[in-house]
Order: sequence, then structure tokens, then C-alpha cells
Amino acid sequence: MTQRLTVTTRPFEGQKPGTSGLRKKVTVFQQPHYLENFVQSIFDSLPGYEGKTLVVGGDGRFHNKPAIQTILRMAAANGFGRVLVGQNGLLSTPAVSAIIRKYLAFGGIILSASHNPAGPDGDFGIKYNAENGGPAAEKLTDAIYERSKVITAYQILSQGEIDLSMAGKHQLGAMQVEVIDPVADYAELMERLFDFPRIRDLFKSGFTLRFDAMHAVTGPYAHEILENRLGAPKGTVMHGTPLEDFGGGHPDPNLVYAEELVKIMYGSNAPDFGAASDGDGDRNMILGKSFFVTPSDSLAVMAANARNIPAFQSGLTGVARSMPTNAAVDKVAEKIGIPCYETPTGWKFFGNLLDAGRISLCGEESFGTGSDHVREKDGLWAVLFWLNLLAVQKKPVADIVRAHWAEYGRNYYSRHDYEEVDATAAAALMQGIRDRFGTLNGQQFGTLMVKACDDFSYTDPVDGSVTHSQGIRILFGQGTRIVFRLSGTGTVGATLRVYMEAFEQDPARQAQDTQVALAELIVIADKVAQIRSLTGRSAPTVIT
Ligand code: G16
Repeated sequence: MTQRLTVTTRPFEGQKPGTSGLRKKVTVFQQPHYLENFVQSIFDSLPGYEGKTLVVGGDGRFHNKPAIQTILRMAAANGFGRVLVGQNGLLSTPAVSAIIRKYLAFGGIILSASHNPAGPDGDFGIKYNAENGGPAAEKLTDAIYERSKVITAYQILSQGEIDLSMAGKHQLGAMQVEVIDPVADYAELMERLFDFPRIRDLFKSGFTLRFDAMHAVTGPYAHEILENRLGAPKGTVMHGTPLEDFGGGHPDPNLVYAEELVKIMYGSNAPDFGAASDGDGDRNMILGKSFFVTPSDSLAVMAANARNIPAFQSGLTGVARSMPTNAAVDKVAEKIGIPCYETPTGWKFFGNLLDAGRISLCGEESFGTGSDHVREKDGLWAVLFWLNLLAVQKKPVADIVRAHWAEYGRNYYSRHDYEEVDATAAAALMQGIRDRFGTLNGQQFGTLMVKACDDFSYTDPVDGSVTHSQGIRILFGQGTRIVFRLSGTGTVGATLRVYMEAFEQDPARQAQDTQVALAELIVIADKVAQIRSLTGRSAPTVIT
């Protein structure tokens, strides 16, 4: 007989959730009581969920299914009334957000380590999304963390295993579990936002697309939406079957990790449009024939052309970008006359602005773009936005972006990542810059002079909450800047991110190679932070 057990446990230490929930090696999550402690800490920090609905799903990576079974038994023992879980345990992050909102659920648990590699030796992750469909706010993640430090017991059913391959209603103790089609609700939402007949006509006219699902969660979504509903030929979606180890790849849609797609798009028979998404389906990369659209520019192009999209026919209320994202969208907002907000890195910071209706479009340099349709960034949504745009404008991707630069100016922009750096050295590097703010201010580096430097702080305009230390900005004026930030999503050591940006209004000077255009800033960044000497690295691990 199924019993409700109270299992005695010990608090775990130092498991503070990062930018996107708790991310650790699979082997860490496999330790006895580890996942259970974190899940109970979430439940203990939530008021009044008894009898309510929880949404659960993940990106299909190794350990997804056993983790879901544990969470289901714990949700039942803790008194949830119903859980909606994606068939075979699959739900993309934006789909979870959409489903929470559609069914007015209490919240949701997403199992993913995003773009981090998967498999028995890979990464795993868990995060909680609230009833607005968005990542838990800082206040709640802090409460979960505090709880995890003092937890002494968790509740779980003694047995009960749900067949996740069987769609339909199941019973687990007193709780109902409904195994749902992971794609249907999301696809229906996309049909309402975009002009599907027009995109269908685009494909009928011979337009070609390659979408790389990178063996992660977007495969089933892309097959259904792009091929089945929009009529793109079979084979448009590559790597469309989710695998527990993502095929051994690193499903981060950037020029380095989506190498196969990039080769196709820069080859002689390149399709008209190329795109990729990441492990859990919230990131996107946009490519034209031999042309890469930086995520920051993609956001700006979307903002400038939003009225081409049915969902935005009456315009945008406002836009937002994370601080390190380039300021291209600011120019668009200025021209249209709508507010533009600069937030810290992390999608959760857009939540209040979206809920308050202050913005309808937002994005981040880290390949994330989204709107008020859900409370997560949304990879396939961004691809559909571009498809809709291309169907209306009937111009190549590169022409649309170049025309945008000619009108608004070009923000040369690049991010240099130093991955798996010694954490103490990385912290010392950041502190070293802060300690030198006084001398850096006014200092001349070649042709550039530092006009200001600070550690970015953000006051949420909706609830007044203040977030400090969100990245060091060295500002040289006229849109030229360097930003230093430590990643909040890595699982080994620290990742130092260095962002460089320079603005060029003159179309005659907009065709330079990005790294060439930013060469002076790259040298200055090393001088300011002493990256080589403090990290022992002579070059970045990834340049985007
Ligand atoms: C997560 C957040 C994003 C954020 C990114 C930053 O992305 O959801 O909003 O931009 O982390 O990563 P880092 O701190 O490493 O720069 P994801 O796709 O990993 O969930």
C-alpha cells in the first residue's frame, strides 16, 4: 500500500541557485536525498499550494525521468491536487511557461541545465517557475536557499510510478497526474501570434530553412510546427530527436557549438534561413546565407519591425534588454518613442516589467529573445518571428540587418568567454577592477578615455527592489564600452565573460569584421582586468 513517508534528512550546504535555478553535475543530483532536499525546500517556501496544479517537465536529458518520478511522489505527499507532466517527461522551458499560464497552474518545475552538456557525466538542473509562468523571483529563490540550509525532513510517497509514455489521467495517492502532449498547447499559442498562412506561402514559394534542434527538446516542437503545420519540407529540422546525452553535443546555439549548421549556412548551397535552439528550447540563433545575426541586433530588428507581426500590430508598449546586451534596441525605442529598460542578466528581471505591461519585447545577448506571450525567453518563437518577418518583407536576412544598420547605426559587439577559470582567481580579477575604479576614471588608453566605471545596480521600477553587483562597466562614451561579468550558470570553476561594444553610425564604416573593429577594446580589456596574468589564459575559450 502507498504510504506517505516523512524522511529524515540533513541540510545540504552552499547549494545556492544561480541565474537559472540549481545546476550541478548529474552525479551530485544522484546523491541520496539531494534532489529531495531541494524540492522540499521549494515546497516549504511556497504558501498555499494544497489541492492546486503543478506543471512538471524537462529537456529530456539523462536523469530527467527518474527525477520526475521523485518529484511526482513528493508533490503527491505534499498535497498538490494535480500535476500536468509532459509525455515522456518532455516540456521545453517556454512550453512550461505557456502551460502554467493557460491552465492557471500554481507553478511549475523545470528539469534542465539549459545548454550545458548532458549524460551520466554531464549536468543536471532544476528550477521553479511561479504562477505568472516566469522564473522564481529573487525573494523566492533566497527563501528556498535559506530553507535548504536548515531542512531536516521531506515528504514522499513510499511507492508509485507513473508511465510517462501514456498520455491521459493517472492517479498517484490522492493526486491526479495528467500526462499531456508537450507540443499541442505551445503550437496553438504560436498559431495565434504569427501569420501561419503567410509563412506557409513563403515555404510554398521555395523558401528554404534549416533548423537545428541539436538533439534536444525542440525537436518535436520544430517537426510539428515547421514541417507539419507550416509545410516546410521534411528534413528542414536537423537533429530533431531528443537524446539523453544530446548526441554528445553541447546544445548551445552559437557559432562554436552549432558548428554543423554554421557550415551549412556558410556553404555554397546554403538555405535562405538558418536557426538553432538550445537544450531546453529557450535560446535561439538566427543566420542568413553566410550571415550571423547577433542576438542583440536580432532584438533591435524585431523591435523595429514588430508591426509586421499580427501579435504586435498595434505596436510595442516598451522594450528591455539585459545590461551586457548591446544598445541597438535602445536606438529603435528612442525613434519609436517607447521606454527601453536596462536590467541585470537573467530572464527573471523582465518578469515584473512584462507583468505590469510596461514592455512587450525583451532580449539578452546570450541568445535569448522573448515577449509578453510567456514569461521565459523562447527559441522557436524567435524563429517564427523572423520567418513571419521574412514572409512579409521578402528580402534576405542580411539585407534586412544591413538596412537596419544603415538607418540606426551599427553596434559592433562581441563576447569573449574564459570558461572553467579558477574561481578564486576570477573573483580576485573582478575585485581588482573594482578597487581601481578611482584610477581608471579619466584614464587614457590609446585613442579612448574612460568616462565612467561602475558595478551595475538595478532598481526594479515596478517593486522598487534593488540588485547590486551585476557586472562591471567601463564606459568610454558614445556607446563604446567594456563589461566584465562572472557567469551564473557554469558548474565548474568560474566563467569570466568580457563584453565589448563600439557604435558606428557611418554606413561606409559598417562593413568591418567585428573582431577587427573591436581590436583596440580587446587589448584595453586585458590591460584593465589583467586577464592573462590573473587567469593564466592567453585566449578566450569561446568568442561570439
Ligand atoms: C540563463 C538565464 C538567462 C541569462 C543566462 C546568463 O540562461 O535564463 O536569462 O541570460 O542564464 O547566463 P550567464 O550567467 O552564464 O551569463 P539559460 O539559457 O542558461 O537558462
